[in-house]
Amino acid sequence: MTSVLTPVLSDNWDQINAWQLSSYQRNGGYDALRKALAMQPAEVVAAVKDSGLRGRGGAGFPTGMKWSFIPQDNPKPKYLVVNADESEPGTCKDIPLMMASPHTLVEGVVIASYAIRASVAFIYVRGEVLHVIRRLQQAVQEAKDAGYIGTNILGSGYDLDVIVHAGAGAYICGEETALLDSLEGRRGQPRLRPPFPAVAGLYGCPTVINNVESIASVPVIIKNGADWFSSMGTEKSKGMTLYSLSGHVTRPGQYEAPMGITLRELIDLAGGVRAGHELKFWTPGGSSTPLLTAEHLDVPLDYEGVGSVGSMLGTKALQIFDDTVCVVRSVLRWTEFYKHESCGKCTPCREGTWWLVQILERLEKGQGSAADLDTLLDLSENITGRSFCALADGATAPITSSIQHFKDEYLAHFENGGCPFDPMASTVFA
Ligand code: L3W
Repeated sequence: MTSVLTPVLSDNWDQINAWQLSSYQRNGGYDALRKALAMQPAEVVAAVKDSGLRGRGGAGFPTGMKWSFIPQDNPKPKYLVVNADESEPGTCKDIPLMMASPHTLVEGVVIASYAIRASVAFIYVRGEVLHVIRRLQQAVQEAKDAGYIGTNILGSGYDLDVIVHAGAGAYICGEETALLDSLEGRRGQPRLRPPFPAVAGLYGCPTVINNVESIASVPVIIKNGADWFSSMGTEKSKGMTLYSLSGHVTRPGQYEAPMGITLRELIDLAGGVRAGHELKFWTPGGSSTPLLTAEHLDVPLDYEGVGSVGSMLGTKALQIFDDTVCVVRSVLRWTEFYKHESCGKCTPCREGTWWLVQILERLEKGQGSAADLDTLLDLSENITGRSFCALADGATAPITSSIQHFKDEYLAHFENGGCPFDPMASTVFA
């Protein structure tokens, strides 16, 4: 089989001590920074814009355009903040990237900060992942010692400090404005937008917030050029990206491939769905994106392709569920997560997710009724678009899509007086 993999970000992951500066430099590490510092900041922004890079944290917003929103006539300090709070269920691309090659991110941070003229950058990491925090701190220190961070970087006259900040472990802090509140030392809760962070972000100053993978993609764009990057992918979704496959595939893990690859191709690369079973449903971008079925195996995994079948590419966290899995139980499990992680700021999310769990629990135990399905859909409709941030929209996505695709399975629960699936059958270790 011709490999459709395009290892760029993951190219050096298997090398000995890939996380150390010496290893990174042996493979051309920090050459892109040298090149960027010889360019004007606006030229760096233009290169990222021309590359077509879109935010890899879920929403797919054009990265270069976001940078260009930073008002350079504003005398306030400018900040770069990296959202390394990866916690969307199923999402496992940023942590492997930071563990295997933290300097790819650090180099991207320095280039991006230079482009937007920030003199302080923060990497906001989940508090639970101590190993990642330590690795990043070590990489930042190595970069400081080598003169890639600090004053007069590589003799360019540009000064930058980089701070690795540990969050306290709340899903809501992956929402960009809640992350800013948390970084400022307050309880992480979303802010009203607009103003967007580009205008009034950290400490009320112009701030760019980007996902880890977005920033880590910048050095190769500067090094190889915007045309090189945009030659990969599809018309509107450019470049290569990290897809995470988890669940019922033979070889789960991270697969780097061009935007627009299909799940069928990725599952082939991952050794297929586990032996003796068939694909039942999957999520394109973690649990916040409407789930899809075997019917969607050939949908291009880019923003437009996944959008055209009523879902979202999100974080490209492909969770694969085979025919042993109860969709109602899976949806209940995710909804419990959203209920637990709701920050409580707005009523639709705080109260709505609680009610969703009550109804789903009843249904899963076979104690529900057909009317419960209508209530679930009605409740979901009243939550979606009416909450403060995207978390509650994410909570309703698996519910509405599972009822759309698997209504009979919901009905079977109360017709049978219980769950028709054996909970032990769905284990991935079977
Ligand atoms: C300036 C404007 N900036 C938009 C910026 C905005 C943000 C970016 C995208 O949600 C999704 C969510 C999750 N002037 C602007 C502007 N911007 N208009 O562009 O904004 P937006 O609102 O489209 O998305 P978002 O609020 O960033 C992200 C989904 O991703 N998701 C991922 C979740 C993962 C985590 C995690 O692991 N911690 O949270 C998965 O699907 O549900 O829908 O920067 O400021 N006019």
